[in-house]
Amino acid sequence: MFLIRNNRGFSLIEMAIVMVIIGVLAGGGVSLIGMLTKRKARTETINYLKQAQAALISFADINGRLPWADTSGDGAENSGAAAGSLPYQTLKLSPTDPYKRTLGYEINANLGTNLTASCNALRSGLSGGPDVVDADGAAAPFPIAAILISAGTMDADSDGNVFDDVTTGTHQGDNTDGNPNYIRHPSVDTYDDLVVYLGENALYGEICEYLTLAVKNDSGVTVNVHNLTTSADLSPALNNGDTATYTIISGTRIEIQDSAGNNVASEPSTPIALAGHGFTINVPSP
Ligand SMILES: [Ca+2]
Ligand SMILES: [Ca+2]
Ligand SMILES: [Ca+2]
Repeated sequence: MFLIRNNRGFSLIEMAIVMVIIGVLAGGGVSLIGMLTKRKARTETINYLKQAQAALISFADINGRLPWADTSGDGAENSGAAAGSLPYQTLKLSPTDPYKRTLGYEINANLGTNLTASCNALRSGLSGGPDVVDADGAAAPFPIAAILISAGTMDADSDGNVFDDVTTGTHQGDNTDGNPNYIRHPSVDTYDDLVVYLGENALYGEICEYLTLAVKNDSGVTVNVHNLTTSADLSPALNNGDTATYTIISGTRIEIQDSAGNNVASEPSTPIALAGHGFTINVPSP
């Protein structure tokens, strides 16, 4: 068609119209491609966040605690640091999200020690932060076990930090430092962060299972039921002839010891890691 038209020659007006049409088509194509690219990056980021969340749960399953944040930039957790960057090295994850940045990360400080401390904290209800407001829910912040934040494309609110805050409307929060709370919010002109968090009940359901341990002592001496996971004797100690029950977390390693901390023969013998719902240890006369 163009060739035929070309043979007869274009008038200036025809040329102008064709140029405008080409311009509109090209412009629309570019913005469509731009939109699809943006959407793809956001979808990939959500996937990366969920991957990181799954790695956190697996780590907690194995270690009875969440990893501390990385504050030195090497991807390895820094013991005692509740807030910082995702310890991707500790979690064996790729270092950055699709925007080539490491995720922001904060945990509740009571969840970084061991299984007993973690489950006790989860059981009694978390406090001390991090807290989050979720734009899909109520305006009141609530405590969470851990939060993972991708900064998204940019510093959308132009405050010099790639993480953004929302300071108007029903749901407010600040992802630069989580003070007074973090926020999960749809993308708007001044906010483009992507957030996934780990709720306390979700984590509790994954790692905390309690069992009842019954111990009968006929050894002739006083024995202690020693928790090797926390290096503490359970209460009460058992005099000869006593029976007691203890509520402990499944997976806890237990040893029957005398008052000097020496192993005492028992059936089954200890140390032993306990699992299931109920368990009995007999300490027979030697
Ligand atoms: Ca580190
Ligand atoms: Ca941002
Ligand atoms: Ca910002």
